[in-house]
Amino acid sequence: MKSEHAPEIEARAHWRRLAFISDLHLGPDAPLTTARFLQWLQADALQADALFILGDLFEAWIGDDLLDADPADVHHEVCTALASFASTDRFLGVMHGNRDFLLGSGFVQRTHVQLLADPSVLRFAGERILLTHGDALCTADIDYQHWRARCRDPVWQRQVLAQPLAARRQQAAALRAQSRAAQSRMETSSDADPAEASRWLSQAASPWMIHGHTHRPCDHWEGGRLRQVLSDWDLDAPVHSVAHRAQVLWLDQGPGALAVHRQQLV
Ligand SMILES: [Mn+2]
Repeated sequence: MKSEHAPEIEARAHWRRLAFISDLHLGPDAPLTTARFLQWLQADALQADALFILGDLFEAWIGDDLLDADPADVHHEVCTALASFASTDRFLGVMHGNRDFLLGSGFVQRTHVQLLADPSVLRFAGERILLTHGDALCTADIDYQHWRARCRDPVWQRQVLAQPLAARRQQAAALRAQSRAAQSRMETSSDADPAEASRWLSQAASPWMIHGHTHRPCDHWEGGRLRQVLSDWDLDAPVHSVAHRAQVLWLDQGPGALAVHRQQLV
């Protein structure tokens, strides 16, 4: 696809610890997950010199003006916490997911995060690491890719954002209901295509990819290259279910080698 022109993020010289998360799907329907994220962001996340949130931080984002609408809205609380993290002089990068693709300049002004292009190449410790949300890799789901092309179109987005907030709220709720019914539109049920991932890595001259979206956390070694799929977070799922999880991927630059580990927060 378009990874040959992926913008590069150059790690700052002092960076030693990086954290990667995705697919938290925060919002009013996920109070426990949201509370855990806020707690993590104010404590353990401060061990990171840079935090990368690779899409679907929010379950839905109907426009930055939602932050002007209701101060009691949980999205406010999350944005205040992000701003607080960013104010510590740490790098905070946020990539759009398929749920929160409307995060825009109002969100950036409020939080001081850096919006990351999808895909981007992170240059850290001599490595080139390709970062993407992951939905564009799910090429087998043709319907979803059509929807993706449509909703990422700036003209379509302007038309949507021109509608009143209440109308957008209704539309988002309808889309989510439809998604639950069809498991297609907003959420793809198909997996990332390894051949597509391999093409992206070749184009980006990178041996290493980190992505989310599929909710299938795993390290894939494919043709001598590593593709790390992040976990989703869902602490609102029943405690003993498989879905009940929250994970952080850490990269540590030690004296010699680069260490990678997955931390289970529950
Ligand atoms: Mn997603």
